[in-house]
Amino acid sequence: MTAPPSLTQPIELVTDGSTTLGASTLASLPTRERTFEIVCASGDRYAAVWAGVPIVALLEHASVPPETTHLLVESDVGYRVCVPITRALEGLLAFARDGETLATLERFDTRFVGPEIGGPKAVKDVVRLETATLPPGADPDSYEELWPEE
Ligand SMILES: Nc1nc2c(c(=O)[nH]1)N[C@H]1C(S)=C(S)[C@@H](COP(=O)(O)O)O[C@H]1N2
Ligand SMILES: [Mo]
Repeated sequence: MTAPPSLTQPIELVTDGSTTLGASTLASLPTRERTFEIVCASGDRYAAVWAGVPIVALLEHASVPPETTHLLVESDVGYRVCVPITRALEGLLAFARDGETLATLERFDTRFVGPEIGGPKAVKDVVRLETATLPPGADPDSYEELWPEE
């Protein structure tokens, strides 16, 4: 199993408080390998074996309000997605793909991946995770920022 990343910047975990996950915290957490597919709306798709820290293990580091409905996952340029919490809990904060660290393959070292989330939600270069409680009837898409201004 590939080692966790050195992290170019720590990951902010916002629940009912704020926790900073640095490289040493990440390294202390369990890792798993899972096969997930990335499916783009354009029709491009591929499956890969992702290695990383389970989102559930990350959230155990914080106190998550029981009424939480979604997880917001953000990259450093403000790209942000909103994932139902039950689905997000099945995902990984990945740092390797097919046995190679993301840092050696890509221009980022972390990625959110999970089952059946769809390509756009597989956020590259994760810098922030935030639990959210959406009011009944809220549109989860309105919490997303898929094409931020750069
Ligand atoms: N930070 C960030 N993550 C992103 C995107 C992006 O523009 N910025 N594009 C998404 C989209 S639309 C898709 S389909 C996948 C593409 O992943 P791939 O480059 O591994 O094929 O990444 C997703 N993650
Ligand atoms: Mo996409």
